[in-house]
Amino acid sequence: MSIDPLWDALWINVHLATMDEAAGAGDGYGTIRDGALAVRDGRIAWVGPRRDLPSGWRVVTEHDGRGAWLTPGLIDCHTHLVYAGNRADEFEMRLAGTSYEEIAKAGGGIASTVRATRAASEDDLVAEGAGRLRRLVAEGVTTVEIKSGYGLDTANELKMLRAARRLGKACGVEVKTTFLGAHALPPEFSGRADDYIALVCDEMLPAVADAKLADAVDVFCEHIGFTPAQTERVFDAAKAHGLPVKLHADQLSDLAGAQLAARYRALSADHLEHTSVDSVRAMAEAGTTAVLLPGAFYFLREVQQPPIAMLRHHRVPMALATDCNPGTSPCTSLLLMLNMACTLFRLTPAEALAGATRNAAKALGIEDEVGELAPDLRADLALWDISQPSELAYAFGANPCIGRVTRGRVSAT
Ligand code: DI6
Ligand code: FE
Repeated sequence: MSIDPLWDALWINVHLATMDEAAGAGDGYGTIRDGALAVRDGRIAWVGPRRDLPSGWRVVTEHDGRGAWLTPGLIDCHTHLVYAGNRADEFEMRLAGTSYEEIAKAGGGIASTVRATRAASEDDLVAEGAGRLRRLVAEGVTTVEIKSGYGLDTANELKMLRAARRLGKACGVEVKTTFLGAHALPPEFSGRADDYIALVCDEMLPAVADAKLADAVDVFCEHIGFTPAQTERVFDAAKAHGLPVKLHADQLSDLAGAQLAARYRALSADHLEHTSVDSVRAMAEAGTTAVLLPGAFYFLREVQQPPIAMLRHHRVPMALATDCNPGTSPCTSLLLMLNMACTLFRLTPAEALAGATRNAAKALGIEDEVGELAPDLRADLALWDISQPSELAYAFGANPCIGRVTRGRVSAT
């Protein structure tokens, strides 16, 4: 007579960076050396020191980790990775002295990617995005947020969001989509920003919500983007459709964007180089996560630092992401962002890893699902050939990922 096994899979001979603040060594990683992790029905069923495994366990598949480290699967919580073409020519212009804002005002920048993206088919977008997404996945990423925002009309925004959803299935990664219709003013609305915002609120957002193609709504609140008042209109429309909001806030100037985001109980406020202490306090009170984007900071040769010490002091969770986009962060390495967050922003390696796991989950509102090694969370894991977790932030250009697990199943990296 066969007996039903208790677990579907069990990892032993692994060290765990659980990223669970309540578990482990109190070292910022929730470290459990010589740990074990069991999975049942795609969820973590048991996690702890191997010596504490309950007696009488039975398992279908036992994995010998051979001394590797297991972490939560990494989460890239802010990307624009669906787009067509690239902007290497603008990179050369910027190196020759033209600024990002000047390029944007001259019809380049986001507008040039809009032209290429509108001309591309949905299949083209999937094909181009797949290369980028596979590079993220190869580094142990199991959840990725992807924004629209290069279509800027209803049909093309829907096309981008459908491509993003298809990419998740094609690449074996959980994709969360964000509608960023208010990313830039399309040329046909030149000088009529308020009319465009009306289109975003009255036509685009309802169409996206009806098609259930977005998990959240974002706005680029900036002097080269949309004003705080326009941002509020989009946020009101998002709330009316029951969608949570996020904000590109205070990247190039302080428009008190992070404070506005907090007022709307945004999941996250992102960039934050110019954010004031008042906004940080508001974020802390609202439970809004700070998403730091060191790739864009680096690539724009920004010198204004996000207010890390204040965020830390006020206990605002800090997440990290690639901001993968063709203009300001053509980057497909979340591990490189861990390193840059430490070297450029002085995060600790433990804060950096929390930024790409636990706090990235908060930035997407999915902290009850993923982001830690803890019972009942989804068994999305990454396995690393390292001897201590700080190596993930320390080595740049390296990829020590040797395994990836999604919903309890070993999947391709
Ligand atoms: N902030 C950014 O860093 C990207 N979008 C945004 O709102 C830049 C997007 C681009 O230049 O294509
Ligand atoms: Fe962005």
